[in-house]
Amino acid sequence: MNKREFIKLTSLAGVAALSGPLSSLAVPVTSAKTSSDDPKAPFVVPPLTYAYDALEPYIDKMTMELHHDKHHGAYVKNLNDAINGTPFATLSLEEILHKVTDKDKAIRNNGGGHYNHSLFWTLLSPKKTTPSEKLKAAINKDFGSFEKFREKFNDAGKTQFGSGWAWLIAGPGKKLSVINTPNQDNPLMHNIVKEKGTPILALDVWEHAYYLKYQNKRPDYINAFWNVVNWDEVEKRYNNA
Ligand code: MN3
Repeated sequence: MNKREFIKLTSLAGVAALSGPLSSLAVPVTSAKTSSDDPKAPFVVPPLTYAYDALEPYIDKMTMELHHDKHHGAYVKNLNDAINGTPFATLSLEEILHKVTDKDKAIRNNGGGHYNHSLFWTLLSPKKTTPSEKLKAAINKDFGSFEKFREKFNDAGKTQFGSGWAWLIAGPGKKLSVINTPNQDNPLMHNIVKEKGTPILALDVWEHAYYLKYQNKRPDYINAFWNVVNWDEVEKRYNNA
């Protein structure tokens, strides 16, 4: 049995070990606004739906292994620890983001970390996808052209000082905009983030997301990202926003 088969087997065993309402927690996040996408504690790292090396050469295998298993794993553990014994313990992940304030530092950082990464994995795909005509029309309407949108998103990633995320969000009336947030802040954090909205597309620009392959060349990582965007998932999130 190789390592991947072992991981697959043990994660399946983990799913089987859960029963009743908990079983949905182990289901990977695949689309917005369904109950299994908005889990409750204890939180778990959703398994990737593709192999660690599936995004090569754009995102390398070791980065994916460390990023998914170790970094995301730590956010989940720290989130579970941080909410334990607090009123947040009975809330869903989205409710936690809606309610968290800058006073709840650990919950803000690790709740954001868990949500952002669970989302990020679904927004990547080894399969070549393209934005639909409908999505392109919405992008053209709000940004002028697809190229202008891409430029704006790239700039949001490049100019985020230090660690953070670039986002495409849908606000009221599905109006699209591009923002960036520091650290693990998320556009659903109503008490923290200025421009709120439903995340449609997200890019992790923390150094841990690219440093092994791209070192200090964040713009190269951002350019490579466009080769592995899962436009089917972006579309689904836009439709549900
Ligand atoms: Mn990350």
